[in-house]
Amino acid sequence: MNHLGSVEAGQLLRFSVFAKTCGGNDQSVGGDVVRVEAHKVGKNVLKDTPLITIGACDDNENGTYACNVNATSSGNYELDVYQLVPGGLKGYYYTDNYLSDERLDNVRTDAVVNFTWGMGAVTTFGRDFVSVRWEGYIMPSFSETYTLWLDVDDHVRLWVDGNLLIDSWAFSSPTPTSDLLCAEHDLTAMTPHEVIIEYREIRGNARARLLWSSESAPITTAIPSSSLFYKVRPSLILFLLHRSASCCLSRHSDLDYNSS
Ligand SMILES: [Ca+2]
Repeated sequence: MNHLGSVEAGQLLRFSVFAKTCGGNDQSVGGDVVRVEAHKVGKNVLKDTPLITIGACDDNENGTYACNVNATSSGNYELDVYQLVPGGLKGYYYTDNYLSDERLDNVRTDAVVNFTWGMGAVTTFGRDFVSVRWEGYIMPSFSETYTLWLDVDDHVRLWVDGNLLIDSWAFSSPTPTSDLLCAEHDLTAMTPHEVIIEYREIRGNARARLLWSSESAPITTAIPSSSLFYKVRPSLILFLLHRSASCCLSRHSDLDYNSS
């Protein structure tokens, strides 16, 4: 985490990220998906202001990445750098149906969300009264309107880019079993769109499947792992972070910086 210090609302922060090989040499090719997040810190954080602002990073295709973060409100911020890697979503499995931190059973990467557990176990041993949160990003090959489908038994809710698109979570929802739910959302090619799915199984059969279709691919299929990304801290690749405006990045953890 890099301390940015005080930032004014609406201020555009620009950074360059330089990828290094694990040997410490400059990486000369692009292809990594880089994400920066500005986290607001301090005591005067209002409840209704977002605590995390997601930046956008463009691949310069030469081992450097141009990143922008637009501060949504004034305050002190810290900056984090992540890589998004393809191969699935992070799944957090809970042994109650409220996604309670203290009941976390297992964390793993699920290549696809395409589970038909039936009467079998969802968590390590749990069949009933269990819940799962999947977190990650969808990155499609084409820019178009997609229909996102959830085929679930029992309850589910889906956020994409911070928008609650599907909400079948209340116990009072009418007959929640066997629901095939859908919502349309515009996705941009080669751009990561944050996705969060919360799922819970009450009793009996269990199923959770995340599918999509679009005009160019009209057959409804499970979103493949090649289009699903999850967030990791840079490990094999060392990132150098360079703030364009003159200021004040302090050295921290395994990240190195230059400041101008
Ligand atoms: Ca069920």
